[in-house]
Amino acid sequence: MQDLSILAELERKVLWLATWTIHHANHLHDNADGLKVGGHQASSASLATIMTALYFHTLRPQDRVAVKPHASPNFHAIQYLLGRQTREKLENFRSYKGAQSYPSRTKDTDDVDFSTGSVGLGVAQTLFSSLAQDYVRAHGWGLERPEGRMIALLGDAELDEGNIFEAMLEGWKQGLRNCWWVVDYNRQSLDAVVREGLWERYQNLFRNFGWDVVLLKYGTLQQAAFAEPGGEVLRRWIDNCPNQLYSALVFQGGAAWRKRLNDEIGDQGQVTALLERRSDEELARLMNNLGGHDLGSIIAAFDAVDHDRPVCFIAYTIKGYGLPFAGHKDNHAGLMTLAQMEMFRKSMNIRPGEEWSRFEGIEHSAAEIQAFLDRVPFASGGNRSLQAGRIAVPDDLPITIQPQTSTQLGFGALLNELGRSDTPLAARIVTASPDVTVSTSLGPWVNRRGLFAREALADTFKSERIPSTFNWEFSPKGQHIELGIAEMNLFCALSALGLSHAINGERLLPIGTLYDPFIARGLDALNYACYQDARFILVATPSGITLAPEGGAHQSIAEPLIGIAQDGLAAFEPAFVDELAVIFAFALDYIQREGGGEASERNWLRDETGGSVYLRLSTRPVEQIKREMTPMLRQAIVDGAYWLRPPGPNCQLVVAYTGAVAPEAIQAVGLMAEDRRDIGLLAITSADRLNAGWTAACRARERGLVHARSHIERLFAGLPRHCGMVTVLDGHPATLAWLGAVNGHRVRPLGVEHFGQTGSIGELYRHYGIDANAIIAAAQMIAPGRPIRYLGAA
Ligand SMILES: Cc1ncc(C[n+]2csc(CCOP(=O)(O)OP(=O)(O)O)c2C)c(N)n1
Ligand SMILES: [Mg+2]
Repeated sequence: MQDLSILAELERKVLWLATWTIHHANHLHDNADGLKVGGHQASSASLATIMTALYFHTLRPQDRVAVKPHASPNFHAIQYLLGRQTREKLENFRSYKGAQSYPSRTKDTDDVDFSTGSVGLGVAQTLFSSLAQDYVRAHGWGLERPEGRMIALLGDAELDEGNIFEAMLEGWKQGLRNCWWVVDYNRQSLDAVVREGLWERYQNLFRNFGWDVVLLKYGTLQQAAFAEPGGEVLRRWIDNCPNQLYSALVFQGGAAWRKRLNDEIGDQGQVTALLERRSDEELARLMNNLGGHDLGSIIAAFDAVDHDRPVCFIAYTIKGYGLPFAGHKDNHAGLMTLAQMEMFRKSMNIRPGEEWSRFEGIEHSAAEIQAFLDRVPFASGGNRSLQAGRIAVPDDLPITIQPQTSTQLGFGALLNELGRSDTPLAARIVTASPDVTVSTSLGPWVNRRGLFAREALADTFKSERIPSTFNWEFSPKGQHIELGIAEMNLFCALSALGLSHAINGERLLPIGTLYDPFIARGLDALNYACYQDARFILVATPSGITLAPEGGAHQSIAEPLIGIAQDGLAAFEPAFVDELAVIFAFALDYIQREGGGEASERNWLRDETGGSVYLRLSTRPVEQIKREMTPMLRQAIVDGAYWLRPPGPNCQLVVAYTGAVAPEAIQAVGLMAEDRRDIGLLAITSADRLNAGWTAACRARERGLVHARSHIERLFAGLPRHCGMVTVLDGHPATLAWLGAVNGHRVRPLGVEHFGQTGSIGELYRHYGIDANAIIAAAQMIAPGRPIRYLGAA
């Protein structure tokens, strides 16, 4: 087949370019730091054949791929050959603004579908992307586009990551389709050679979860040899050969193979002749000819899939295939030496100075190769990065606020109202929860909009007329995705749903709920979702020690700091439901923004670029404030803070609070009013945005923009220098401690540093020192004056 010989040449080019790109970064590019630059020549080589088959033959433009992170150079090489990556980016591989070490949706410019890097997560992303695609199509959107396959290329040791199995179980529950995982079964991890017989465990696991498993073990050369007289003996020897020995022999080469095979099976008649018919070089080629390095076998296996069931291909490969350290157990981070590279260059027929030339060293004519590349189906469809319009969000979301209620109930009420409405906004919302749908107040919304499944499933309790508060009916039109408890899966699902506009060209507004402390369980997946710029709203409730009787392991302390530190995630913690309504409307719009990187001069936040949103809520019923929502108040809530009680000109004390401790802060300020002058009470709705605006304005001033002022600087503008500040929240005190640095005020930050108690809210606030009395005691120390008479009275 003509194409196969061109593909074989392209495979060599991919291997060459990937190897050379890494070599260039390490040996030829400037290296000011003296750090090893790195890159993975062996891991890339391991996938060169498979990726050649996939990208130049199998993929269609609608297919989406998560590439094994350390095979990034292959991906960039392939895009370079297709004319979609520049030489400059390759020359700057791993350098500032160059091609990225691991494929990145946001930093690379050559059409990465899914970022990878933290192993395991890209794999799960493909599974949830397939579910997201099913969700979109079941709702009747994007049907004019062909269905894509979601494909992960993964290392065999990558399967150690538990999140992959969590995802597989969820995929089974949800009727996963159109998902392929290709395991680069080189039997090596980073440190060493992996356990024997893993493929069998994998095979059983995948089959258990409803996947087809295709084993790509022997290449065509091996299959032909097995058909020769004595071939069966050779096959048995290969099957029984321990991984370590196989790797060692691959590394040692033809003579070592011959010696070993002769020692072990050389006296068995016909197989001796089979071995002797081959030179050392031919013998090495035969033994290296595993399924994952045989273009014909790979293509045939990919082409043979004529259904949409999920498929796992276990492709036997050699780590470092075609390179001098092939098979060596230490090769993961190994780099070829200058001398080895020189030999490799010659063997590839590449002239010095022509290392980057696309068609150098290829036997076919450039015109033939170019004509082939022009026909590659994957590259034939133009721009694969899709877009979707923005769904309009009103400033005021309808809600009736109860006089005494919690932010969590407020959230439930907001969604319930949205659920009643027949608007594009309501239609595009998709909620997901890891088995805490009801306990995070999503129940009323789900009652209205139903659960999603590709196949309808009735609620038996309903058909049996057993009274139940919740209507648990599944249908293709449902808008809630009920997940199992694994929080990792929630974040992977949000990551996939939150990229629907780019992957499916259809906007979704994903909202995920979970208990605040369990963010930690899926934190790397959350980080990953943000890293690839997926857009979603995370509603974390309940939170802190305010969930009082639930106790220790359910209490969250560090999450407000995660809210500040997590890039791509704007964190809010409202105290009142009218604040929540404003923030929620903002969030629904913010997650759809895709503007340029310029910071607004008003708050110095990059609001136009948008991002995801984290709402930290509470189940504590709090007396609500009856007030009119003015445009100014609305803006201040979104920017992060407003004066609930403005400080007077002789202000001695500021109390700044966030979230559920609002009643304690209000009470403490009331009790101190006679003993400290002009106290200010600052309501902080987003420590994250206040902090980000402040640091951005500082940087702007340092660049010479002398008038740059952040929201918090404007709020503090009139404060006397000497006033003290007490900050308080149900979370780590460092969250607000930085407020003192804005204008050099003394701060006593109150918060929670330890956990493990059950009790009532009053008992726990006292125990951890965030009640009104603790605020007063702190105020007395930091804002000296006459004794505060109500100290001890609260
Ligand atoms: C979550 C995470 N942990 C650790 C690493 C570091 N790491 C990168 S590759 C690798 C081993 C991968 O082995 P395998 O998946 O078999 O890939 P191969 O290089 O053999 O193809 C490790 C531990 C990582 N990237 N992500
Ligand atoms: Mg491996």
